Amino acid sequence: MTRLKENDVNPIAPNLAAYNDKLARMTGCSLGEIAARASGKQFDHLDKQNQSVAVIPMTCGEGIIEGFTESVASIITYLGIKAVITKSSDAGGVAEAVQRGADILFMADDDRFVAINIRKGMVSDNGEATGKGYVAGLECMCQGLKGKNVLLLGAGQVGSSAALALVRKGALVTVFDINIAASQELSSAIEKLGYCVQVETDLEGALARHQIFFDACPGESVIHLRHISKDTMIAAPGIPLGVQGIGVDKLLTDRLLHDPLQIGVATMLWDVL
Ligand code: PYL
Repeated sequence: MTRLKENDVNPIAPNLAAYNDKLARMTGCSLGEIAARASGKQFDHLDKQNQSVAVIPMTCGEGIIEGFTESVASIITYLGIKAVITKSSDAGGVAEAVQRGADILFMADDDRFVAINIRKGMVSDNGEATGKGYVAGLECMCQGLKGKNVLLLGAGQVGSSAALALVRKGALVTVFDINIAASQELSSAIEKLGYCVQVETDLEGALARHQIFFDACPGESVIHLRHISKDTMIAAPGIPLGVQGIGVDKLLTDRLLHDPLQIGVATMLWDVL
């Protein structure tokens, strides 16, 4: 998992309304609606008023990312649920959150970013939530995925979650990972659940043959201008963005789903509400 930087997270809070408008223009859904769709919950049936969230800074490992907890809290508040950042960090922060009566805790160390509903004993992991959250967004953007070919780049935690969400929506999934064993493991795991994912070893050929890409790999320069047509749609949770090249972002203005935290955090929240 690529570690976010201050520059990735600092633009989030001040631009949430504009981000949500762009998301609605691209997908026809708001951030909350995409998260609810991803977590299989009714968007307007959620009891948001009586829930409170605490976001806890964690100093372990490589330590605090300036702006990270503030960004997480801003996304949750934007979605209509009170979120506070604890004054203490780590275990002290957890104790403070419980003493303040928080129902849901958000915290991230270098290995996992989790949301925990301490009343219901529910846990949501950012990797799993991000995968299915972006599939929900891609489904809205493509107006359905049933019978559509999707090239999945990356068979890690986000890619694996996305693969399952994609096949469950009827997409025809091909997976490429530089570690072929990871692709094969993912394909076998999905097969055990009664679905099929095709393993691809020829990246260039696969990029040339697909229009819908799910980029869940940390590579910086995977999808190039030559792979993009007027029908290209891309969901790219991977950090840094794997779509490079001059003018690509202009070419893909309303067909490239990418953010550092928003969809993942929103889906984690809906998962544990
Ligand atoms: C959750 C993000 C998504 C992509 N990479 C993941 C990452 O950067 N993880 C590290 C998060 C560390 C947060 C730090 C803090 O400020 O509390 N412990």
